[in-house]
Amino acid sequence: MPIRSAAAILGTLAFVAGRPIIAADVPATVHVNQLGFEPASVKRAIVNDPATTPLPWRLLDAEGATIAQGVTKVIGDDAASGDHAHQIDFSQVATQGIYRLQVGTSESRPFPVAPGIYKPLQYAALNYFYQTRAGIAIEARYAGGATWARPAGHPKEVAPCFSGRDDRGNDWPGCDYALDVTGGWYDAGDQGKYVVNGGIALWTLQNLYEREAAGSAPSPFADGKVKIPEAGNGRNDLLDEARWEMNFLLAMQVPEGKHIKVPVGLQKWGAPLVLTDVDASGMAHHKVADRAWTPLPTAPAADPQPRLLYPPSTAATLNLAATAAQCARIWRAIDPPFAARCLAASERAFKAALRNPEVYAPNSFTGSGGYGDTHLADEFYWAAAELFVTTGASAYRDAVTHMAQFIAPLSEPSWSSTAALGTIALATIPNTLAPEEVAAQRALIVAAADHFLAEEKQSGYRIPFAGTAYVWGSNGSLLNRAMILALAERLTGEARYREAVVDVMDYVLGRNPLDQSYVAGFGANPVHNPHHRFWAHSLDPRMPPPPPGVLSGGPNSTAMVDTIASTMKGKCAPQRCWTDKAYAFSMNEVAINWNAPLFWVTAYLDEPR
Ligand code: 9MR
Repeated sequence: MPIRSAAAILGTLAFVAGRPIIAADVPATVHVNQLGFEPASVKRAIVNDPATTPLPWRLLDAEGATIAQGVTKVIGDDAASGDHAHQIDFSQVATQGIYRLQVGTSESRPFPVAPGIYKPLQYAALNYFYQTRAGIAIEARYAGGATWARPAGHPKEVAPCFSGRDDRGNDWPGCDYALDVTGGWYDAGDQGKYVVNGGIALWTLQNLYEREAAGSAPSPFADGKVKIPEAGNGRNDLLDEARWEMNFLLAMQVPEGKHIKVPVGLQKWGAPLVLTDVDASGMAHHKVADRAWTPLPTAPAADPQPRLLYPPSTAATLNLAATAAQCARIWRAIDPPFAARCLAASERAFKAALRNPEVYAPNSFTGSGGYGDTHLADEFYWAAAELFVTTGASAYRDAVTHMAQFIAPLSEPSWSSTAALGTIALATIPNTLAPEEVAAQRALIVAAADHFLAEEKQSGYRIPFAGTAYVWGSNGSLLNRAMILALAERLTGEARYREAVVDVMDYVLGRNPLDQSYVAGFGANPVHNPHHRFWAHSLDPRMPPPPPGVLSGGPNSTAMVDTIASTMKGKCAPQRCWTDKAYAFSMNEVAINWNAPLFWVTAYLDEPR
């Protein structure tokens, strides 16, 4: 099934029985997943209507015949959307076809009920990682056409350390080496490469591989199934993609014997940084990035800025330790020398983090994002857990079992909150914890999922998040909740967890107050103009639009810092704090850590049942 087939089907059905169903620019008030539904799946729609009593609804097929009908369930006023919500449940309709929902004079967009609706999306979501590769030419045959082909960006990236004066007037001495950090994935709309955010994105891809490898179904990403240059090399293509980033993270490690001046401990806000000389051997540089921000658009190969290594941080070091530990066990039987290299790097990084536990990334450089984090117990936990699962060594076991995260309730993971990643490793990858300890880790995942289900009951749009604080990348946060829910379904076999995963995908693909599919190329009203330096068609017609499968960060009601968001501040309900404009970087950027859970969750939904 070609990637755009669902949209194509809908396009040909735009005129059914001689009259338009709905024009793409008319916002529907009956909101559904525009990609559609699997026949056996739960099927819900949300209607925004002031009525306080149930409203009659009808489900029509492509010929306009009524296939099902009923009355809505009134949910009521919903602070997150600003809407008065009603729910339609038509889960009983399992016959393949194209449908639309009618409530009074309002209609949904047409949508299919068909098997395999997530299959194209899982490949497209994974293809984002190929398209965001640095250091390699992006070729038409892998990128979905000549539109997205481009010469290699930063093809020989040998970067020295930042030296001189930063934005806040601190003087940095630099270091006496340069590292070849060619490769990896660009982070987002910018072309920075960050070990912290690279870590969680890489973990997510490696985790999906490990989960699928443990099952009996053939991998949908087996060698040759994915459009990447490595297809045909005899190795799983998902692993090939992950290795592209793993190699980059390994390259970011500080060589043995190097001393660097870094800020140690929490420092006084606004005061000049106090830099201390430390033995930085084995730490990871926080990022490699431009000296100054480049404008939109800037194709990767046209970046005029010097590329620099920014100081090592404890957080980056632990991201390297955790993902390299995962790498070591994944590759053990496939490529033993690479696995050994990963393990050595991981152990060296963990030791370096113990030696330098409080080196926080300062936010005093222009030209790249901060990814600053001063709470690193969760990163220590994650790295120790991955190392324990890989090695079984008692030192890591003791570290893990004595940390608060071993028994603390889980939240969904994010780049700055990684405890759940450690819990998932302990709960789902075979290891030498006692069976009751593994059971306790599993219970933490299920308890978090139960918590999300409880939140869903309070949410107008029936998503497993009841709050009104929509953070930067809220779509990524929701998809990470969906990952926890999916794991709970796998651990318990209970369908309600999977239903909530579908609810998240429904929201991301159109069941939201803006009637917006946040994924480029998928659904009747997809995102067109994300904040991206290459996919910047709306700013320059010579640049391409986003390729299919790229996720917008989504509504942001908490940090409306770009010029567009700042004009909307205080005027939008949280789920409406979003617009499809290229300069709206706090709402409409794309990023590896958001596309990764989109990929993970989509692949889960496509797994045979
Ligand atoms: O995802 C990050 C978000 O949690 C932060 O609040 C925000 C501001 O610091 O930065 C986001 O990450 C951006 C990064 O700093 C630079 N590349 C683009 C990322 C996505 O917007």
